Amino acid sequence: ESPPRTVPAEPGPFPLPEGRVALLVIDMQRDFLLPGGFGESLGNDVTQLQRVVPPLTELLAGARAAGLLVVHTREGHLPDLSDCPPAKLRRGAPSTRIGDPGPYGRILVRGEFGHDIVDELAPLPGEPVIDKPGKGAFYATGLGDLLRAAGVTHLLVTGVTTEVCVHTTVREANDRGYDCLVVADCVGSYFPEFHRVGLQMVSAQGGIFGWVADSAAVRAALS
Ligand code: TIU
Repeated sequence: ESPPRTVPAEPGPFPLPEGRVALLVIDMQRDFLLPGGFGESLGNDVTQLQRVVPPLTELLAGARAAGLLVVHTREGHLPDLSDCPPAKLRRGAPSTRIGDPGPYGRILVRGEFGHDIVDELAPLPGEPVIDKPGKGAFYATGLGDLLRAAGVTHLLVTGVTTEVCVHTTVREANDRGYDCLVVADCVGSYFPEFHRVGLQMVSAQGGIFGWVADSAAVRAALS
């Protein structure tokens, strides 16, 4: 058996063992990305997140062509908000709280237009979509069981936002024994500084909880 392909990455090569790699696409939802949505209503510059869409669209195509498992996540809550901790519900200014009416439906509520994934990155039939109440994709979801059943050990992590849901998920995954490569140009933050430092935090200290590489390097290794 030939050794696995590797991606040149920080702090060192990231292996892509055959049949054990999944692409994780985190929270590429209209509420976070579209002008007039929840993210912008919080005072954020959504163009910082929209930059992620073109390279992630290409990476997604490459991952599908290479036969990788692709898993999408969405942050959000049940219509009765029973899965939203009171502390999270109280967060934010009135009128921009979870469950309130927004321009794309009730904010971060499952089934609403704004809660769903942007058209460019729409999941294909059969690709799992993990609905999560928290920032991390493992907390209170079936993601761990899904990855275990699929034999996945290595994750290519993409989506938004770098320092919030991407970081939380990578930290959760690392503690569960997964090797994670964060794809630098396929994650984004409303805050350029948080994005930059957030990526450094992952791969510093010899890769304290992961690896970092650009999508061009990942696509080259997958093709
Ligand atoms: N998906 C995700 O990161 N949720 C957030 O609320 N992120 C913010 O940066 N606000």
